[in-house]
Amino acid sequence: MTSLLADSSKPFMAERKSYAGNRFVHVKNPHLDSMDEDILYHLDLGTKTHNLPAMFGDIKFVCVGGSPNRMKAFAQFMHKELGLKGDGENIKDICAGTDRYCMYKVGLVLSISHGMGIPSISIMLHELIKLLHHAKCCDVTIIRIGTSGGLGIEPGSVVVTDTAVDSFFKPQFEQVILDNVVVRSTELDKDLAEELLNCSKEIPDFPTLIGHTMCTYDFYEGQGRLDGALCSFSHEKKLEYLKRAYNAGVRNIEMESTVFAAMCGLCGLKGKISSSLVFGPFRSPHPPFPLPLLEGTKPIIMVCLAIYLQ
Ligand code: R2B
Repeated sequence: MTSLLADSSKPFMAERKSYAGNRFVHVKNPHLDSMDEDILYHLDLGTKTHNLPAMFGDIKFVCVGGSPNRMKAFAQFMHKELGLKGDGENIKDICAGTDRYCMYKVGLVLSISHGMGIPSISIMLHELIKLLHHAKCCDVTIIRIGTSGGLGIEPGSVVVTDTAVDSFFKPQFEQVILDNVVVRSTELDKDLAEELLNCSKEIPDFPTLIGHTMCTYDFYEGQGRLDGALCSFSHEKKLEYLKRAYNAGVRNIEMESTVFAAMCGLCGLKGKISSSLVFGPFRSPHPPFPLPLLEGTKPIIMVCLAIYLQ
């Protein structure tokens, strides 16, 4: 681990330094300024009930993933790895007052669950971004460490996303606002993706690749599964679609990346300020092939953190 950190720290730090000057997480909502109180309903937090800068002002890394248990396990893992005082096993869920999401703060790291699919992660991200804004956080890197299904890649691989694409392989997210459709970009920070890939090369038996991640609205028909309650296509048709996806650069499929990339990018959690990545271990979409998430992703997260904390 030591040599790995020494070798890979320089470009990462140089990149981070260049973020200076435009570093705060921002919201793009003129109405917020005139509100007496901002209640983050689904996180059970608020600007009047909680001192958000004191609670969260030092956050530098936000890791999000679908399941509450997994994000608790990740927080416990981070607690141990960072050598923090206290009992990591009894780590406290900051959002315990609601059963929508869970949230753990471990040093400079926030670990949050987002549930499944675009609507669920979108609600969480609205409130998380406002939380980071109210807390005056700066230089925040957000990483989704969720699961995904691999496409034509070795089982157990970690895909570091360069671009999130929709079901038509386009790098965009269509947000319906009232009765308008607004198209938002889903570009992610490619430099950090390369940096993470380089780090992963130094970890034995850790297959990692950079690729596009396709985000669908549905787990069954949208991802070509033949075993849902509804299915109107043949096995051949499914394979033809998945081959086209592969040829378009897609290496894994999940259900959150496009809105994650779009929202984080618009609010300063992307590009020159920080990086938004989506990566997860292979879980074959046909049929599911569960692998423990942390085994696949913890070395990368650790490398990011250790480099930052140097
Ligand atoms: C991956 O796994 C979940 C579906 O099982 C979904 O949240 C996703 O993106």
